[in-house]
Amino acid sequence: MSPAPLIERYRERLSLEPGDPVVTLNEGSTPLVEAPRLSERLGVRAYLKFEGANPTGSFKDRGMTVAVSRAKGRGAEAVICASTGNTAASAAAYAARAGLRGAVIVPEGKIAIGKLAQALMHGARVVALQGNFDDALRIVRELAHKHPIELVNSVNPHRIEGQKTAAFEVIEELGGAPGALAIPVGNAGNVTAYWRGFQEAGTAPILYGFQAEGAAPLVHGEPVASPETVASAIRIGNPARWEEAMAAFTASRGRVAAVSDEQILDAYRWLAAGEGVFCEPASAASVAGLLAHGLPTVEDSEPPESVVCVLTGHGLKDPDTALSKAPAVINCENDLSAVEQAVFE
Ligand code: AN7
Repeated sequence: MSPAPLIERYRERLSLEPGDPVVTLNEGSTPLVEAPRLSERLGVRAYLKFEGANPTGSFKDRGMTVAVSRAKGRGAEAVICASTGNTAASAAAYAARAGLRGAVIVPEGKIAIGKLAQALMHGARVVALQGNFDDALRIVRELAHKHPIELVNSVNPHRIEGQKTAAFEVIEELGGAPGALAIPVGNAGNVTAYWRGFQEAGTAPILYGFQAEGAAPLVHGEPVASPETVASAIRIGNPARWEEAMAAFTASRGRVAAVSDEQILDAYRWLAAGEGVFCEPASAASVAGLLAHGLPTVEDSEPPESVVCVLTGHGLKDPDTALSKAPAVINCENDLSAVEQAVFE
């Protein structure tokens, strides 16, 4: 038996109306994997919350099941979003599931190929914008204002409600909140959601947020006009949940910091080869950040005893980046001794 859909597990803590249908693909209940080698490197007990195990391969499904259920409940016929890829894949899947039309606006040439395949296969109208994510978000906000179409970006409050359930799961599985949580930050919806979840459960772990160096508006304190990073999921220059995310870092006694593309890719490869967990580059920013910056604490507070790294999306989403960074394939002729040599040499 697969675990209950997230809305069934947590309905009384979510924002749905009594009559809303449950549009679900059995999301949530993702593995919290112990990470012995990472623990050793950090000197603290480390876990990986593998959100790549959600139905469309990213954490977005947690918010989408709630947002699309609410949209369907209030009679919407179509949903729309701007996306760096994962929101598009998730919105397209849940729209298909609900029998709604879906439209997704993505930055042209800047989303991972797996995510594009998903959005197209689920039957969404996929529009490649000659602009970046921030441009796309501005445009869809206006479109949703003008037309009867439901906006399912994380500016939609039901998205945050659904995503906060990841914090509940972590608490249940560990028997309490971890000392700290490390998370990649793009549009800043997810860190906002975790903080809400932890707070509603009466806990307050230290939150460490990490942005890519070339797309680090929260670190610099001002929007980035032309964000650039290999971690295309978090190539975002003007996060919608800016103030809430900064408030969460402050209240949790944590911080937001930047990691270079090289640090991200090193962590990405190391997690796959060293812990057996294949996440996408943006997700690896959480681990890269801890490896680069450690687990700083404000004065007078004890260092955390455990840390959960949120791995937001599956490595298979972005095979191009994987293959460009992985070791080469060994070509071999059809012959026993040639294979022997290839394997053992
Ligand atoms: C793998 O899909 O913004 O800080 O449009 O796909 O909540 O934005 C994706 C974001 C981290 C950042 N990791 O989360 C989108 C989109 C992965 C992501 C983030 C995203 P937020």
